[in-house]
Amino acid sequence: MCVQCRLRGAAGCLSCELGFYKSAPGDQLCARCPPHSHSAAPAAQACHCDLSYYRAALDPPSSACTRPPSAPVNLISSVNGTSVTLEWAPPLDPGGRSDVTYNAVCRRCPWALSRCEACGSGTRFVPQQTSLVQASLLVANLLAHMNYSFWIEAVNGVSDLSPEPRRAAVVNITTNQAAPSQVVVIRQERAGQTSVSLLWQEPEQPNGIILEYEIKYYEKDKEMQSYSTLKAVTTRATVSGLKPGTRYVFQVRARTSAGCGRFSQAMEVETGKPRPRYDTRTIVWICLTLITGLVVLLLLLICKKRHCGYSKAFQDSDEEKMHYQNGQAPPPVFLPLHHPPGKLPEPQFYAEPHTYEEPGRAGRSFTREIEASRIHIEKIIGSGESGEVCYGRLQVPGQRDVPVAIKALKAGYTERQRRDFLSEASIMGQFDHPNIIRLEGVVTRGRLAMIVTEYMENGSLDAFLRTHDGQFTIMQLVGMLRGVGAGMRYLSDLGYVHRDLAARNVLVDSNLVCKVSDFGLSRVLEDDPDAAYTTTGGKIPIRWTAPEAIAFRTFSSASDVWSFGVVMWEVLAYGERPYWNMTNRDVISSVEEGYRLPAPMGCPRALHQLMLDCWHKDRAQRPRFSQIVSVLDALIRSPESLRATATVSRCPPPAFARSCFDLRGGSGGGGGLTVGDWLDSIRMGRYRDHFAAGGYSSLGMVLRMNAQDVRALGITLMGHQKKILGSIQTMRAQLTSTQGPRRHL
Ligand code: 30K
Repeated sequence: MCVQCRLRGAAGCLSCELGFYKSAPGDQLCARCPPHSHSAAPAAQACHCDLSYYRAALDPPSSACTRPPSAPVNLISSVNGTSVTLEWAPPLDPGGRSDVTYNAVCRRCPWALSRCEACGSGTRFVPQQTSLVQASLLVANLLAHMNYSFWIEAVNGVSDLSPEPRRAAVVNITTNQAAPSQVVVIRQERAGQTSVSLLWQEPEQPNGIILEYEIKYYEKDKEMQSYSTLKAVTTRATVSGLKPGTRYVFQVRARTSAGCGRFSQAMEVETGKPRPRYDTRTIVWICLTLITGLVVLLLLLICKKRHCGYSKAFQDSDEEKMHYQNGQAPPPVFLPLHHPPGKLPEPQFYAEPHTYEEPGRAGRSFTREIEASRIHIEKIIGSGESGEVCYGRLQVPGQRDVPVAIKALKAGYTERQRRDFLSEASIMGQFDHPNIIRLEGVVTRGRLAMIVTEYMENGSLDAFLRTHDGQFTIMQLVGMLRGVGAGMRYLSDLGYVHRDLAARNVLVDSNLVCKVSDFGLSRVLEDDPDAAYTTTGGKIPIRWTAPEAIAFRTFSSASDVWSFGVVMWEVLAYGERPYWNMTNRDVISSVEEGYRLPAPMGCPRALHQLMLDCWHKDRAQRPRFSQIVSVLDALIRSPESLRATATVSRCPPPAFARSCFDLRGGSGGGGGLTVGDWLDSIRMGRYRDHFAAGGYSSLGMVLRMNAQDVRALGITLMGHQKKILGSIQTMRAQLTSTQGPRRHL
């Protein structure tokens, strides 16, 4: 019988040709090699797979050779707290097979995406991590506020035969907040007849600020009938009102703004049995002993006061002792510290935290430690890269609670982050000025890291102005700027260079007093969303920073003055973004070419001139903060100096055009600008229909409007009326080049 015969006949066997094969003896004909295979020589029993194609162990010789699939496509992730759902679409090339499955690879990247590690066994994959048939997966039990990289590999029956790396789709995510982890260590501190004192440890992963702990307790085996709960803000509590001689079960859990963690393991404690009552003789004996003891103690005290001296130090409260520990004198006697060789330093009369030899010492020197139990956190008022800012109350013995803001470092910090975070407190602790945010103290015990400062009822200046658009008089705005200027004068006198002065870093209290905030080593680098990386590697808030500081990192009080000019502009523009939507690159080049922000609508000429002075290219020509404060004081003293509104005459970079009208250009007094364009430019576009209904179809007509006309349109909000009138006045001033009429002084 011919095995590799194409035909059997008189000529005997004719072997299968190239590209054909016959796997078993028989009468059947040679078969063509399946796709992606070939026969290397005539009379082949099997066809070999082409390069990069394979046949799985169970594939019959008649099957086509196949290859590993391409990567899955359209991988999308949706993060929910500490879980992520991953969904993807099948690979475009399944490799010629229908047995494609997926494997998930989870990598955790605490520092950078280039330095990742395996996720560890705690991570949960639903339904499973490997051999997934469906194109979706839930990954749970991830760490909060952590970067992860997920690789979804597509594999098929021949993937293991290929030496090529698996093709995968990759997605990087950062998890959000999560409830705290379980309280694991709980101890009984004391058990009386009717009370039990407990002590526990903060959960391993608090994942945020622990607002409180909840203690659940019940009589053993009676949980179903009733249980009680008790709240505590620290890691210890005494449960009272218990029955004597009874076995109780206790469990503790932590709560953050993200929710409650899991209850701890149950801990059983038996309360003390009632003691036998004392007979009368024993009671009399105890009373006599107590009285004798008291008399002796009194005599001793009297003796001490009369003959043995009296030290006031013993009367100082714990707080004071902590404040000036190690016999240190209070600020402000500071010596100038180091300076780079060859450069004349600005005198520096505050101590930088990193100039201390012993790390961490600076953090303690100018700050006082606050017991965590004295702080009651009530709500979160802001959050940034490095953590959350909460509103809370600080208990002060013998006084009313003080409202405070508590800045807490986010969970999972490194030692360096903690040091940098606390450096803000040690800098702030050296300042004492009504226009600088005041430090109340720090909480650094154990793993906690919180900075407690004064609470500022109106939050940050930029957001405050945006929500009160057009609602203040120029005098009120100048008053706010005067405060910022005075705070900066104080800082520059101490030799402190802020580097990130911006309206978002100025806080406003209930009396409209503005205070400068955001000090320390980490803030410019980490927390400011407006800071961008420069080619020199530093992170700089471009729009607020002087050109020389961007180019050469030469930050100085003069570069702070430049930033102050930008804050002035933000204030007069009610929180508008400096340079609007221009890119950082365009801002740098425009400023370099000499362009400067134009006066905001209704901005007094004198104020715009002061801004321009702050933006002098040559830093030596810029005014000093002391001069700025003097100018602002002079303007406040003579309101008529604020009546002349600046003309918006410079419109150099096209990106500025939005707020620059060349009103002289057009016949109708509007240079071709429509009423709608004008309203949009002052963010009052919502009143387009009001103006149209009132018959104001050209800017020429608008220019003749007075306050009554504006009110007659049905614009009821005072702030908006003022904004519109202010803008009309500015346009008039531009047209006539005369001094504009008074704008809500
Ligand atoms: O009362 C407050 N006291 C503070 C002390 C507040 C904030 C800080 N530091 C932040 C300053 C801004 N900077 C931006 C990069 C981040 C750190 C120090 C503070 C706030 C506040 C909290 C977070 C961000 C900005 C301000 C505060 N926000 C409020 C909002 C508020 N107080 C009162 C009312 C309010 O209503 C909207």
